[in-house]
Amino acid sequence: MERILITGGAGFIGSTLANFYSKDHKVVVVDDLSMGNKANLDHSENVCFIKGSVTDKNLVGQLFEEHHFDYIFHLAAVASVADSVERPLETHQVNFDSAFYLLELARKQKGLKRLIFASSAAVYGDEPTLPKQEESVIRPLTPYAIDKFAAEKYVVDYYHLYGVPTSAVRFFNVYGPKQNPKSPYSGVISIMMDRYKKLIAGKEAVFTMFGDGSQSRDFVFIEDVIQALKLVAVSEQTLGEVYNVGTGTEIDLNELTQTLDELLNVQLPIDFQKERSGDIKHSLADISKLKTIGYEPQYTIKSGLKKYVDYEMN
Ligand code: NAD
Ligand code: UD2
Repeated sequence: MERILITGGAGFIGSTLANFYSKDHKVVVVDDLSMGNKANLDHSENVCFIKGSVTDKNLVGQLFEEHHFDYIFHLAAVASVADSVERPLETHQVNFDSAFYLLELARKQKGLKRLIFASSAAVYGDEPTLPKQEESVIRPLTPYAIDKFAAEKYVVDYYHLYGVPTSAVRFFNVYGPKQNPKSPYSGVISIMMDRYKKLIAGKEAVFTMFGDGSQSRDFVFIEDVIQALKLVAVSEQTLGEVYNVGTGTEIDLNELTQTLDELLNVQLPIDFQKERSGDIKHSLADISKLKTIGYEPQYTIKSGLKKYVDYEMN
């Protein structure tokens, strides 16, 4: 059985990926549980969970002594931009240094098939031209975005310089089951879902809309993200390359709440507040590069939300 390391594997995307692969692979998950939850992982003898930090070089070094990995998905990160602005040095150690160290270990390990790094659409910053192609202007504006961009550059460079099989993906706005809504900077759909659940349970709930709701995003359902990761991991063409992961379509927040209102048969009370500083008005991925390796989104925003709602409400 092939062996897969997933850092951040108790988090939203990581646990979904771990549960997908653990059906027929050995999966090692490293997560410090700062945001993730062990309960996100299926009970399976194929999953080995290690609670620890990717900044712990002894721990990570030991992992490479004990296991021979075929694939590495490096997803562990302080995923909140606001956190990175508050604590730039600390988040740099998680978001950049850990990737650099993993690359060095991967360079020494023979037989690795692929290391995939989770980057972000944040690297494009506020340059307004849309849709974003991988070659569009890069304007990282926060420690989070700078670290993602620097790490992804190293990741692809390790292929070109040393032949380490690597690829990087830039996720747009991912949503779906297991996304943690607890931080004000959690994915907006997970926050909305949390408020709908409260409302339906008969509690008081209000969704705070930052701005007038006309801002739009390319929201991609988690299952399409898994599809993308799976394809990138096995394609020869993706070696040393970076890929946008989105749907190529956008929706604004007003339409989003309307769609959820209709799906759930309730009206979510909305408190309009002034827009968040640094907020980007629109974001949209050009996914033609990803499509060249066979990617085709299986979910529209409506069918993705429907599946998410069914999961949450049952
Ligand atoms: P998440 O917060 O659910 O998952 C990240 C996981 O990393 C969490 O389980 C957390 O506990 C863990 N972690 C944090 N610091 C750690 C450390 N020092 N050592 C070990 N584990 C640590 O977020 P997610 O949405 O699943 O994001 C996964 C990756 O994708 C991240 O790298 C994130 O930056 C990137 N990304 C996500 C989105 C999105 O829309 N969700 C968009 C762009 C990029
Ligand atoms: C995403 C990423 C972020 C960074 C950024 C780069 C997520 C969760 N965040 O931020 O890490 O990569 O892209 O551009 O993927 N909103 C509300 N009310 C709320 C919460 C959010 O109105 O309670 C708004 C928010 O102001 C924004 C939109 O919803 O206009 C989307 O917010 P988000 O935090 O889900 O994602 P985004 O694109 O700002």
